[in-house]
Formats: sequence, structure tokens, C-alpha cells
Amino acid sequence: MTKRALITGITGQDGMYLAELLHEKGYDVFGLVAGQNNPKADLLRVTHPYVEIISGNLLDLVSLIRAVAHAKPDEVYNLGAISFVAYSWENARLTSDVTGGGVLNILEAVRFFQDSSGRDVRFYQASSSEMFGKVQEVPQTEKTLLWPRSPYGVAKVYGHYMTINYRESYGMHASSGVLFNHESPRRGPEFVTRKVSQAVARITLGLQDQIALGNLDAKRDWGFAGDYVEAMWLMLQHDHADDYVISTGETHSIRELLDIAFDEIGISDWSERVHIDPAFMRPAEVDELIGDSTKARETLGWRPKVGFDELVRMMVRHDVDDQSKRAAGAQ
Ligand code: NAP
Ligand code: F7E
Repeated sequence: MTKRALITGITGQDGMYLAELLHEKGYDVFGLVAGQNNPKADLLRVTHPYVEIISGNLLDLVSLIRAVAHAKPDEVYNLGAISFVAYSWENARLTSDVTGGGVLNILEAVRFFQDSSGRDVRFYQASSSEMFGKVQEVPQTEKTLLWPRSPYGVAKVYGHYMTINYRESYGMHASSGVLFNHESPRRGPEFVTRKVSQAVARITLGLQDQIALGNLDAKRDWGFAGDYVEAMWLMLQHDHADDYVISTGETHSIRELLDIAFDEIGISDWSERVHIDPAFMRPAEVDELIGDSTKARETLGWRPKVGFDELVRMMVRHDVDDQSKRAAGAQ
């Protein structure tokens, strides 16, 4: 029997990689898309024509009940969220409702479908290393105390515990992946890796002189999104639902990110090319994230394939190519 999967957040970075992975594995893929004229849906129809788009919004339980009933999924991947941490301070209510409350809505829609159809559905929740916030131990594991430092982190903690609660209360096969930062050429331009790769590309093409950034001393455990969606799938293939940290186990600062990105275009001293803009500083910072993914490695056989240096260079090369085409198209 062909397996069926429903992905919320299909127009995002992870949604696109996951859709490709599941399609390659022979799944019928359904994607929830919010908005009556979402430009990302038009793009998805071109790049991922095999995805059946279903209209719906994580804020709207009725739309989710209808979406699940239509997709009749064996697996649901809840990737939809307001995911930009900086934005979450300015839009805390909305972030709480979508990123936190949306998890309850989709869990309820899945539970309703299971009860009414008698079919089993496996559920994946996109939890986040932002839940560790003011880290209580280094490295962080599945057992580390959560101490979120942003409205986004708080909302993710709510979704994380709601997923565990549905597993324990109703026996649902509901797993939570506590994913550390993962990036790619598809990363949104608001996130620091893509902001840097795009700016560095424009600098080498003579289209921009400088890049404005915030805290250069922040550290992150950065992996490649293509590797991380494989971990999501592996969690749902396992007999028992559980929670897993997914990370590389290496941490790097924004300065190291800049070293590699500028090195890719032949600049070794980037100090004249970067200036600090307080607008990009956060009210509270998550200083040192580093994950211990031993459990996922031992139980699921998962491991990251793309290293930090390769990831940054891949993103810069992609953006040099992309920005050159845009510049040529504008002439
Ligand atoms: P992303 O690129 O920001 O994608 C977020 C997706 O959520 C988009 O498709 C967006 O749709 C959708 N969405 C937003 N509001 C919605 C709503 N009200 N109803 C339905 N869909 C809605 O995020 P990502 O990087 O792919 O991350 C995927 C998930 O993993 C997110 O939940 C994120 O919080 C979590 N996560 C990400 C990382 C990371 O490093 N990337 C790490 C840990 C956890 P439109 O834009 O089309 O409206
Ligand atoms: O920031 C610093 C900033 O916005 C990384 C999301 O996918 O991963 C992501 O959240 C660091 C922070 O990602 C700028 O202060 C400096 O310390 O790329 P980011 P994030 O906040 O780590 C987690 C795991 C998620 O779950 C989220 O959904 O970089 N930084 N200067 C900057 N960050 C940005 N965006 N822009 C700057 O100019």
C-alpha cells in the first residue's frame, strides 16, 4: 500500500526537503498551505508538482479536521510555525497561537480522524533547541531542563509537552524532534546564515559593500536541513514514539560563519565589510547551544552527513549563482 503523508509548513525550508524525501520513498504527499493567494504555493506547484496542496491554517481547527480527513494520512509532520525568533518578541500573541496553539489544533484533528476512521496515524512535532534557551547543561540532551528565552521558545515548549501529553494520554504514536539549527540554500533570508551568504554573494559581485549584523559572539550548532528531515522520517518509522535531540555536536560562532563565508569569495579580513547594528540584537540571547544526539544515533541510526564548512560554502556558492542571475535579469 502506498503510504500517505500530510506536511504542515510545506512551503518552508524543511517542508520542501521532507516532501522530496517522502516522494523519493514512494509516498503520496499532501501539503497544508495557509492563505488565499500564497505566492509560495505557486512556487511549490512548479518545484514540487507531485504535492497535493490542501488549504488550511494551524489557527483554524475546522480547516485542519478537513485537511486530515482529505489526506487520510499514515503520517503527519507538523512543521508549520512562526519560526523567526526575533519576530516572536514583536508578535508574541500570534507566535503563541500559531507555534504553540497550532500544535494542539493539529493533534486534535489527528485524534478526531483516528477515532472516527479507526486508522492509526503517526505524528511528528517540530520541537526546537530554542527550548533550552538559557542552557542548564552543555551539551543539551533529551533530559536537559527547558528554559526558553523567547516567546518562540515558550510556544515550542507548549507544543513539545502537548505532543508528549497526547502520546501518554491517548497512546498516540507522537514523536518530537528537538532539532538544533539547520540551514540550506532554501533557508529564509531573515536567518543569519542565509543573510550572510546572500550578502557575501552580493559583495563579491559588487552589488553591496557591507553587511549589518547583531551579536557576533552567539554560538549555534548548525547542520544541513537535508540531513535533518531524514531524522524526522526515521522517528516515525520506529516502533515506539519518543523524543530525540537532532544536532551535529559542534558549535560555532557568527564570527566563524563569517570567516568561512568570506573565505569562499577570497576575503580573509572581513572587518571592513561587517558593521554592528543594535537593531539586530535580541532582548534575551541564547548563548551556547550544542546538542548531544547520541540517542538518535544509537536508536535510529541517524547521523549528519554535511559539516559546517561544507554547508556555509554550499550556501555562498548557491547565492553567488542566484544573485548573478538576478543581476543579469535586471539588466
Ligand atoms: P520556515 O521556513 O519558517 O517554515 C515555516 C512554515 O510554516 C511555512 O511553510 C509557513 O507557511 C508555515 N506557517 C506559518 N504560519 C502558519 C499557519 N498559521 N498555518 C499553517 N502554516 C503556517 O521554517 P523551517 O526552517 O522550515 O522549520 C520547520 C519547523 O521546524 C518549524 O516549526 C520551526 O519552528 C521548526 N524548527 C526549525 C529549525 C531550523 O533550524 N530550521 C530548528 C528547530 C525547529 P507560509 O510562509 O507559506 O505562510
Ligand atoms: O539567529 C545571531 C542571533 O535568526 C542565530 C530558527 O530556525 O533556529 C533558528 O533560530 C543567531 C542568534 O536563528 C544577526 O542573535 C547576529 O544568536 O539565524 P537565527 P535562531 O534564532 O537560532 C532555531 C533552532 C529555531 O527553532 C528557529 O525556528 O545569530 N545574529 N546577527 C543574527 N541573527 C539574525 N537573524 N540576523 C542578524 O543580523
